[in-house]
Amino acid sequence: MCGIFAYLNYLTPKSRHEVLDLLLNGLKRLEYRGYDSTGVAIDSPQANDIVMVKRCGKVKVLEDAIAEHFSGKEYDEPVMTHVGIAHTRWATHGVPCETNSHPQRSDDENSFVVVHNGIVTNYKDVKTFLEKRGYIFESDTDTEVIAKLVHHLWKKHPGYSFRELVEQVIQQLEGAFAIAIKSKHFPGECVASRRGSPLLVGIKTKTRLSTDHIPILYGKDEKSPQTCEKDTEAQKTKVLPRTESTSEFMPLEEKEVEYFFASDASAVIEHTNRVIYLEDDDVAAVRDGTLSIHRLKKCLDDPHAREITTLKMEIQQIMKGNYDYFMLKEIFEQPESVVNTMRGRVRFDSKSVVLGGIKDFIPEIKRCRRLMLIGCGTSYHSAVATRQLLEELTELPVMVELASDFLDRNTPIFRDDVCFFISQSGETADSLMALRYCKQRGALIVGITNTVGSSICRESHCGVHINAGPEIGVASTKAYTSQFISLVMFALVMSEDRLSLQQRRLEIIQALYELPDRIRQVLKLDSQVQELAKDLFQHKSLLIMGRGYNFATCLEGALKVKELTYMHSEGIMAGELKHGPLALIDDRMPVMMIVLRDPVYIKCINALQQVTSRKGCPIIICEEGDEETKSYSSRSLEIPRTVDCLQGILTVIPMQLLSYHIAVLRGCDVDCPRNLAKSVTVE
Ligand code: G6Q
Ligand code: GLU
Repeated sequence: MCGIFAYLNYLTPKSRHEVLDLLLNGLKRLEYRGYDSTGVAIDSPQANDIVMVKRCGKVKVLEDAIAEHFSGKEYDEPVMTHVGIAHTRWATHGVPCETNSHPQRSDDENSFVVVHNGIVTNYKDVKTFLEKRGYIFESDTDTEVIAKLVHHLWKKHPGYSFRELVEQVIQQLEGAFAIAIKSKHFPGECVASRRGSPLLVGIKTKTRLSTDHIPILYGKDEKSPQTCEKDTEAQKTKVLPRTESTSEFMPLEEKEVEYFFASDASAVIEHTNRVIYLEDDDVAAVRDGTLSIHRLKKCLDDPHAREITTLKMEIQQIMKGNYDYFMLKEIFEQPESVVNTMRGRVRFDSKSVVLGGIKDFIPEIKRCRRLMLIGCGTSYHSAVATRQLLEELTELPVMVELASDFLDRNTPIFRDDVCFFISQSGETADSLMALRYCKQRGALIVGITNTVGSSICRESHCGVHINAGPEIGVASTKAYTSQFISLVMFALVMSEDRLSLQQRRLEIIQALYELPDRIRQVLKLDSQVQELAKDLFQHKSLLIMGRGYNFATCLEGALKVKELTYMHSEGIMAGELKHGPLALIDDRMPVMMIVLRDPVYIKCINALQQVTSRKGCPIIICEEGDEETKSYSSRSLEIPRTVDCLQGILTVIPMQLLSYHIAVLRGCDVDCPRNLAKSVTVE
């Protein structure tokens, strides 16, 4: 939804300029998550003061403002210990403007400043409570209540530590959040917490870290909370008992250390590969260079410590390289990303497939009543794309569901259902809510994600990492093809012992082997696609038609065109043409049709004829050398032959390229389409 980045250096001298560069760089890495406004807060060179700069627009605008604002030479002097927090926003409450940008503050003196990702659903109640106590709100955000509530509690409980204050605050908040807070009353300290939105802590030390775990410190039993002042129509704030360490482990104490709080790993990887993924309701606090993680209550199976994970990602993976845009890089990475998805799983010599993450659950899955595939946007399309093969190879009923609609319907779920949650980010709120809904009803939860350590990953019983590598462009491309392959691999695993399906399996495994080369061939169509884009970019609409294994490409292609080019586009099931969409066809309406030599070929030719006989001039995607199909139109793209169920991978790539080129020609921001964000952590 948005990007949080905070940086704390302890006994590692850094000038404020260096700190600001670090913060800006962190924001640039996170900008894909949200980008309507930005802001930073650092310690002022004047003792005991915090300065903030906020701007409407992208990080570049903030960068220019910072260059102007912090020009004095006092900003070049090294500071031994310092805390800076930064934010790139994707507005949910209040229009994008400077006042609504984060950090949000507690008062005119910037006593407490907070950056927040998510939505505080009960902010109105908290606001009323605080207004009655004299607080004057300056923004329209829900976030501002957090800053002011910490301030209120700080005044009320002067003896409380910063961490204790934040613990009290999060007890009062409903909804989803990840927050990082800084205070002029607690210099050198930073406190962060999350519930529903992602947050991790990166740790950088000069020498090897002294531990692999950070203990979790649990609060005392919360049996008799002291109830503080109540407000009739407002929030019931109860002050919970203060926590104390109950662990035999020691918190992380390093002499010279730097900490990074970030919404995702791409923002910290250039500094450190040692991170801790925070869990819901963790409160991570750094004080005197020491990191500790606290929780208020201990449940039976809660762990004693949070593991320090070593990130496997490389910095080059999140750089654009020679490409103009991340999206283009990611499209061209597909010959490699599909190999990474299959690596160690598809054994081409023995023609077998093993999915380590779900291996132990296969017997249970085979006994299930039905498979449900749930996701949003592109991830949902990968389910549409593979449904037919799953039905064929598992011989189970397969339902595909949009997470939002699934929840709206209160869909009945049974203990013997197996529910797949497909999500690139692993953080999409709709998918996560649907996951929890199914889990509560006893279904087996399988996560198909690209982001290790994401919420969907952690909350699934088992799963498959699609291993496509970080996807930065907001429009999903390589994650789609890798999700597709992950589901194909699952179908292959499920049919391993079906004698009657062996021939089919071998055919698919062989096609998977050849797939990277086939993708390379399709990518060579790029200049042809660019020419087509020149024909299309001034039009208002583009219809994309197909059926069978290629229907998902129509939906996904239309989504790409919409989100990147802001043109209207619609994926149409060719079988539905005569039930309505045919009325749109004339000699001016741009149409693309996918007509491949598969079991629905004749039906597709019928649709093609229906279009051409209404003077439509479709651009045809057909198989290499298929002169007969090509003869229906003057414009076509020829793609190599592959097994029917994998065609969708090859047909979607021209659509990805087409939407990219149209977007460039229309002057749209390819990596950051308007109104969209990479990770949608609100419902
Ligand atoms: C498509 C978008 C979007 C995305 C959904 C689901 O180009 O990226 O449609 O697929 O928002 O996101 P997750 O896959 O991260 O759950
Ligand atoms: N709800 C907050 C706001 O609108 C945070 C949005 C975000 O996650 O960027 O300011």
